[in-house]
Amino acid sequence: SGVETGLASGAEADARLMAEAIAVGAGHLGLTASNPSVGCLIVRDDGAGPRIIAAAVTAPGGRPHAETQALAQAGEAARGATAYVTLEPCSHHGHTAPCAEALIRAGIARVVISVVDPDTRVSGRGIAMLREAGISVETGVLEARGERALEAYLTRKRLGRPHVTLKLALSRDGMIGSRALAVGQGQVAITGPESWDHVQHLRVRSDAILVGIGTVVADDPELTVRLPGLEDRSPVRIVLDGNLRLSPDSKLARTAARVPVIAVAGVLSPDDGDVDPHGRQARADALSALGVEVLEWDPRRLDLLLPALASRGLSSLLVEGGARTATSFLDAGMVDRLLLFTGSPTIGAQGIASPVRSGLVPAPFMHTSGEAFGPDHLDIYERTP
Ligand code: AOF
Ligand code: ZN
Repeated sequence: SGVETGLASGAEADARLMAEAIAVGAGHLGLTASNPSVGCLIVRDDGAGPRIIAAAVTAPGGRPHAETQALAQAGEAARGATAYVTLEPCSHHGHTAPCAEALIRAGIARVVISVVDPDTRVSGRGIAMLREAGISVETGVLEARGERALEAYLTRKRLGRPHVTLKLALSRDGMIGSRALAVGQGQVAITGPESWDHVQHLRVRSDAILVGIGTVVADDPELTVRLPGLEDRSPVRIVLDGNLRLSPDSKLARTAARVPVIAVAGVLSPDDGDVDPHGRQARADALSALGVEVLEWDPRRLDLLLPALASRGLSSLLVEGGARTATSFLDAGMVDRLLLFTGSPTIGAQGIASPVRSGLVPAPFMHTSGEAFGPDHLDIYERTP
């Protein structure tokens, strides 16, 4: 523990406190728009070991930043204390002064940082400002875990597109649905309530959720968060819908005023299967009246669409099917993480085969973990660089 008054020190204490800052920072994932959800602790050690005197996370919408809130909580006690931040404090002027400046003014003695901010307005300048003011700065603490917590933001900044998680629910025989069911009849239940619960939590942490129009026509999904107490955490819902087939009677359209819906409807030719290209404008008007945003981007050009979504501030995208959409993301090399839930039912000959199956996922994906959810098994694969 710390020797100097007010300072928490020691690599072990630093790692433990950074783990806590990362946990705090995760609290607003999916809520901070284009801002990362950063965690900040203010810690004092007055001889009896480190004591957390303030803890904050980036506010919903992205401002105020974590540091300003933590400093406000700590007040005068911040003088001589250590700040643990998951991301380098900013050095640019937003609605308020830079966080680096606020830390200096509050008399913080030491700043421990996990990840250096790739934002070109910051990237090292925050650290330099702190050091110039005589503050002791340490970076890269628990960096792998910090990077993971900020992966969506970091992917958007580094690659100019959202971080993409593709989730598929597979039957025991590797099918993701059945052709045997009539349109609108819903789908066979492949996975159970434990998996459903986990996917709901994934939605909470995502900025956007995306499906193909085939899935919408077949299942009429709502794609909202329905966990008690978290109903207001639904991500933006995006449908790849080249011919604008989304029905104004669909659950998506009917709930669009409450949770945003974007229909990606590039103008496709009749050769692409548009049954009524001339009625398109009327369909667009009907959807717009319900609050659906009709976005004119060719849904087949993910290489253009994803950067467009990123520039709207969407950092994390959860792709939830179906087969065609999954295949197009995989083929475009736009999947960062693959979640394969395998349930116990079998579907058989009428099944729609999944483009990937557990144990048969090709490079560049690597199996990183597996976990049971009731009767189902989740296998996680990550793209290797
Ligand atoms: C921090 N602490 O809690 C967050 C930071 O739109 P603005 O002005 O809020 O700027 C967004 C940038 O601020 C973002 O790209 C990142 O560099 C930084 N986010 N910085 O010091 C925080 N959320
Ligand atoms: Zn800041």
